[in-house]
Amino acid sequence: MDVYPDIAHETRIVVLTGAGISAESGVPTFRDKGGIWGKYDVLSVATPEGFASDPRRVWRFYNERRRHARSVEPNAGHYALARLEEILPEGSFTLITQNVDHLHRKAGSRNVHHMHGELAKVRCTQCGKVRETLDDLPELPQCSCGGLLRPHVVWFGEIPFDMEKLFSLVEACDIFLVVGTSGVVHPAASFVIHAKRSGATTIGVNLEIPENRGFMDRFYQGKSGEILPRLVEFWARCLIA
Ligand code: BV8
Ligand code: ZN
Repeated sequence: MDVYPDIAHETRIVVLTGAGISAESGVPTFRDKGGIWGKYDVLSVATPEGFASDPRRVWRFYNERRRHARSVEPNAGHYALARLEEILPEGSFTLITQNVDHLHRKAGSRNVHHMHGELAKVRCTQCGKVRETLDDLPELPQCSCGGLLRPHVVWFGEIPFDMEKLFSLVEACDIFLVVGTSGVVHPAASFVIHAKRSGATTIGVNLEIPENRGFMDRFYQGKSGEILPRLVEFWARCLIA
């Protein structure tokens, strides 16, 4: 039986999620077998250079994932994190996700930072306007200004959104919980190091041992859809006691 650290009402919790939390919803991860990078060349579909050299190929890649995103539902792991936000006082919970799917919001999470952007958003390469749509888009979608639209996601070599704010949240929390990520992609993979160095208790939940396991005070190996509901139930009881 897993033993979890206690929390109190004033405990500030920051959670970072990766593709693993959406795996039980049928969304493929990146680096597991059968994952996305096993089928697509990351440099040609998830870099600015790849988009510049062949935007049609990049849009085919993202349109396929956008179509698939319309058919998936949150799983028990997403709902557990939405419940955790509910039971904690306003302002004590922050969810940072590397994922570009919308399953955290669909499960009811409110304070969500999509540091790598969102599948459901597109941005004009000319005027910079960002629009929210999961509708099918043409192979080379255009903005009303005539500019070419791109997915509003962060590619390799691009800077993730709100980094300064995210680092300050990570460095101010009491508990840093990292779920469903291989800990390979930076700067997200370094959050656990910053949290630990700032005195937080660091907790990992993952199917396999992640690359940055050494910075986790506690590590629960298994499916997030099974572990997170148990962890949140335990913390809910801490708050009632
Ligand atoms: C940056 C786009 C500078 C949207 C993504 C050399 C050249 C160029 C760059 C670099 C370089 N070396 C390092 C870098 C930096 C680079 C990087 O880290 N590369 C790595 C691969 C070496 N990073 C960047 O370029 C970043 N930008 O560095 O800018 C900077 C930064 C800060 C300040 C100043 C300057 C930009 C990175 C963002 C790239 N965009 N996605 C999209 O199309 O999705 S990354 C992509 O990987 C996704 O966002 C994804 O979320 C992310 C991380 O992957 P994971 O989520 O961890 O998924 P993965 O498949 O790897 O692992 C899943 C895990 O889940 C597994 O461990 C598995 O065991 C587990 N699991 C499976 N099922 C379950 C489960 N766990 C629990 N339950 C289950 N059921
Ligand atoms: Zn435009």
